[in-house]
Amino acid sequence: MDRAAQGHQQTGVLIGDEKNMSLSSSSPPASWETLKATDADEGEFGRVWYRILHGNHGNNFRIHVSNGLLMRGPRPLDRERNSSHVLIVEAYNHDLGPMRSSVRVIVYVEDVNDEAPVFTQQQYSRLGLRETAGIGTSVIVVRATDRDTGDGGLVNYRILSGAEGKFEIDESTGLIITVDYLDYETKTSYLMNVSATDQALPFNQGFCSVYITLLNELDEAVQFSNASYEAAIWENLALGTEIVRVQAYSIDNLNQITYRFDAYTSAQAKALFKIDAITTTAAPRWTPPW
Ligand SMILES: [Ca+2]
Ligand SMILES: [Ca+2]
Ligand SMILES: [Ca+2]
Ligand SMILES: [Ca+2]
Repeated sequence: MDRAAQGHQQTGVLIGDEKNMSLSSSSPPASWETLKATDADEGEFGRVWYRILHGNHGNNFRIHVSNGLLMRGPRPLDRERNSSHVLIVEAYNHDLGPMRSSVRVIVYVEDVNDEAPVFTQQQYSRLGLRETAGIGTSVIVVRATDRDTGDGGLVNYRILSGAEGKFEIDESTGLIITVDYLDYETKTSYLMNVSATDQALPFNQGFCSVYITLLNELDEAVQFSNASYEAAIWENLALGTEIVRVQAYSIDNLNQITYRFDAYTSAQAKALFKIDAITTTAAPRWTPPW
């Protein structure tokens, strides 16, 4: 036989905070009084005892056996694990007696800001960001989640170190953009520490790192080692004799540099000399007939 069916079943609602829940101090449901009122007898059988019949998984709650005050168990509750608990509380005269009544108590657990933001990755990487990327270029988006509700679950992002004035983060979206010109020849990579902070006391924080490497591009001028080169040669120089070797360099250091006479070189000079595109040696094109 369903013992609960003997009593007058009602539902009571209690609300308490997940860390310091003290249900005895909040107003007990009206059905508590109903429980007490169910027994008008005098003497031993007039006493009412209370116990939690069902739903007290993990001993989250206890009830005072004689006054019916429902209290939290020894451990704090965790709203992120369980935001409500349904208990069946029974009032009875005697272990074996037939007079008993039960009530359903729903305990709603209110949120406390006790979770820290957690990034979806410990490290985010953006490899090969073009060094010529202009100001305002999107680099990467970081994201952290916080299981609390309200402001305690809202996250603000900040770059703590490593940006060196080149990067900024949108505090609400986590988007990192460039705020200055980059230069592979000055610095090839950046390692930043980024925080996510929730927006309620005690402002819990989570952290991640962001690694950015730059892509070297051909953005640097090619320069000759000397501003000019001079050579004095015999008029009867043999064909193919080296005259002078020019040398140029680029700090991009990406490709082999090739050489040629520029457009202003006279046709006469071009007829007399050639330059090796790779080895950079200028030599007579042919032996003059004199
Ligand atoms: Ca919480
Ligand atoms: Ca939080
Ligand atoms: Ca550069
Ligand atoms: Ca470069």
